[in-house]
Amino acid sequence: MSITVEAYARECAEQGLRGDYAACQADFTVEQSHDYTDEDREVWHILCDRQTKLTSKLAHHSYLDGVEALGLLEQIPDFHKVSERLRGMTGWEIVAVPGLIPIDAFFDHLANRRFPVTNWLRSKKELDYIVEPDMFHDFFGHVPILTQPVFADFMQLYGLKGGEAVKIGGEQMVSRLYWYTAEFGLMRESGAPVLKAFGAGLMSSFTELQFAVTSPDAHHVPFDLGTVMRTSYEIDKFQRAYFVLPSFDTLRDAFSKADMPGLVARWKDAEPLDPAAV
Ligand code: HBI
Ligand code: FE
Repeated sequence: MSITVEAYARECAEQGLRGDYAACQADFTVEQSHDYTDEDREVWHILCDRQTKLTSKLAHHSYLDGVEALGLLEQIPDFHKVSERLRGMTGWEIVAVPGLIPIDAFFDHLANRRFPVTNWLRSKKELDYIVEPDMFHDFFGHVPILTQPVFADFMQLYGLKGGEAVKIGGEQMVSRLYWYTAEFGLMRESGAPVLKAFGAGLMSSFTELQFAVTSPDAHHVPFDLGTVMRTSYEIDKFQRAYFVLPSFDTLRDAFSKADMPGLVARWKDAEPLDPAAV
């Protein structure tokens, strides 16, 4: 790890991040706090209730199968219990973190099939939008799809090869890949005419999930690894491009075959592509 917990905790405090970083282990994990309040439980219930009405119609079946298999949503999840089930399915587990952690620590967890999940929950007045990923985004958005074996393989490979690419200046390019797949990815299986979402940013957003899947104004682009890694994005508005996969195998196979050092050397300093124009 490049940065120490103390230094990172100071940085986060300066940026006003919400989590208790001082409690971190050296790998930036913490114990999942069990002192959730009645407001937390109410917020969890409101968010899950509202969002499942949409995901039941618009989410890829692999995500829904994962929700079913992990028995996620009755109450605030116990990370250790969910890890036990998840480990038995795809070898993944979830670890509690106080929020965003340094990128090299993040990749190292993914490379070891550990998904970092924030341990605090947004407040009632932040129901519709929150800047930092909270437990609802990380858990409800990212965890169920880790039961899908091919995507689970991709996410570990992403940790391994993406982590290497970060070391040679590929941070922006690998972040774009994560953004346009794990966060805002769509699927249109060959043969099936319907479009479904699987990215966590869509799974956990009431408004953007509907826009991305059903709006005629949503700009759908066939997935291409090089294009994705060259296309810029903005974090605080609807995406101006949504990349569409024909299968999870396409994503895993394209990434496992990719010459990351070659791609990073060729494109890392190039002008990014405009998502509206790809
Ligand atoms: N930390 N906890 C957490 N969750 C993330 O999704 C995350 C992170 N640190 C870095 C990071 N994501 C981004 O760099 C990704 O684009 C890789
Ligand atoms: Fe996320």
